[in-house]
Amino acid sequence: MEKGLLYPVINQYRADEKLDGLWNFKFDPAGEGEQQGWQKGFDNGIKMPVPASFNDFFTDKDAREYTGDFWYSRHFFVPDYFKGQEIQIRFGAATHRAVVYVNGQEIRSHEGGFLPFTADVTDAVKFGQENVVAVKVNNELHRDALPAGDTETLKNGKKMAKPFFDFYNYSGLNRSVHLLAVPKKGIYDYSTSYDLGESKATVHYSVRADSGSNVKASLIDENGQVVATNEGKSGDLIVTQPKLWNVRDAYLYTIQFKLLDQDRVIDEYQDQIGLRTVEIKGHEILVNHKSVYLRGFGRHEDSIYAGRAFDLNVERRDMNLMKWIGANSFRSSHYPYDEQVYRFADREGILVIDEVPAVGFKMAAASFLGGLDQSFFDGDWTKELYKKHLDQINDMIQRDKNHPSVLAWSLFNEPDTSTNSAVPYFEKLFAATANLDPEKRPRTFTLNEDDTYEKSKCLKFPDFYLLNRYPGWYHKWGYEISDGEAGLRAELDEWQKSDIDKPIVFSEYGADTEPGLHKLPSIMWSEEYQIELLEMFNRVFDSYDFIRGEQPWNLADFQTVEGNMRVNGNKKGIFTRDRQPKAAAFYLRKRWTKLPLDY
Ligand code: GCB
Repeated sequence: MEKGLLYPVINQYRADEKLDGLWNFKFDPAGEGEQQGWQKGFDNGIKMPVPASFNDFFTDKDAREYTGDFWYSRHFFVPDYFKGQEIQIRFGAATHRAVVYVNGQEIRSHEGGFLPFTADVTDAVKFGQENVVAVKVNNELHRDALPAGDTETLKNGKKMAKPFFDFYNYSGLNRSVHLLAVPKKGIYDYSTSYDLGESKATVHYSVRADSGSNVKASLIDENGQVVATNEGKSGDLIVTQPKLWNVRDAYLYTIQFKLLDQDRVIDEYQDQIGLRTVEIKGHEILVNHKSVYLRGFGRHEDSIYAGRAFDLNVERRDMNLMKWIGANSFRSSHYPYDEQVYRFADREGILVIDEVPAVGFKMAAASFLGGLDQSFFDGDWTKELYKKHLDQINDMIQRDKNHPSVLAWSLFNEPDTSTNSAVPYFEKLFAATANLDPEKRPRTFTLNEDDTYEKSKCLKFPDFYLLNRYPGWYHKWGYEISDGEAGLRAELDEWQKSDIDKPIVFSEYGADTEPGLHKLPSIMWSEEYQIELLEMFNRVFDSYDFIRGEQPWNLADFQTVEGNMRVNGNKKGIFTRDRQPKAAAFYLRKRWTKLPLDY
């Protein structure tokens, strides 16, 4: 297991210093970095901000589209007083794979561009001196990796990423880098789960540490009052008259663990948690035993200049937009987001469907982007892919399991589920992930348009369904939208007639819309048409009681691959890429703010 997934904290036992800022950067198209000694560090690269995707800073296309290895390097100081501690460098994300060197020594490698990893550099650093870190990153896409795609070599010898998905392959050190000093053999993981009684809540906790004989656990309320304590590496914290974490009405407790060696405290970790339960019962989604109707968005971590870099400012704005419009949820489409996103969601009471970067697992989608026709799960790459997929689900759940905002785990976006070869993959994956979450939150995945009630062979796996449906846009568009509505109703009638009794959430639907384009009567791409399409879907949603949520695609316009279906990106945003409302935002706000927040 990945041991460095706990979010960094500062206290008496733990130090955290950010290594963000300008790094040195070099492309390595010839793969000569090691030969040139770049692993020992370099000062003569391009000055590159971290966190950021490198792509949009460049003014020449070869640099923006660069695919292959590229290097980052910088100096960092390790003070003498860190001696005796374990020294770690924690990367929030390196897209998509990385090898870390400190003072020329290879420390570790990592694959997976949207989850953190920690390099234990204790034995490689010089205390009281400058040190140098170098990271070789690679952003190629492959069928046996997440997210899936191909990397092709053009006739001019340049490599090009060919994603099996539409979001731009933004790459680099997209999230913060931290230098940490933590106790050797200290706390490396903790979990919680909850039982809610009439006027009492029980927090079941367990702490994992490489040493220590005991743990002192306490729960502290928002006024700083200790409301429960216990001793033991696992046990219960019992709160009387608890304040629950509710949708759009969050209450956060601080949980604190002190690791003891005999009577001496050797480590401490603190975090914020929320007391709440989630479950699926029949076709209802329940939070604290109360039914919730989800409304919100599929999103992307995407903004101008820095691409997929986590940006606290953009996130603040996005959260405010979601609150303004009356949203209570979002899906972290199509990868786990920066940890700070979940912290915001915890604070704001927004529910998250947390998605692993298993996107592009469908050749029909690839064919829409480039022309491939084969069942994805027939491919000989699935064996290797499965290992990485499971690995990343493991890390995602381990990283995010203690966030009250996390409602469910999405294990794929639009995989090919209509062929027999998909079934064993799903069977194995769902079995292998059944017990990873101590809260046993529901697991799901989005079903693409082709994977209908009739055609999908994997409907028995998810605890509830996420449907991505595009009538009115990718088919039955424009004046034919009434046929699109009829088709949608016909499919939902099939679900209704079936013996399946599980909630359905519409996790994608929408129309590309050019802001400022008005037309009466409407025409596709106009702001009027986007509203008409939403109205059509909403009529349908309101006719079926097993539809328990609506998350139009997308919160905001975002950058995609170039192509004849996209005009400088995907324009299905309800907000523009610079986070201003299209007319549809006012329409949705009217609909959503009429509903009680947790309805
Ligand atoms: C989808 C994908 C999403 C795309 C969207 C679209 O089904 O899940 O990643 O951006 O369609 O707009 O084509």
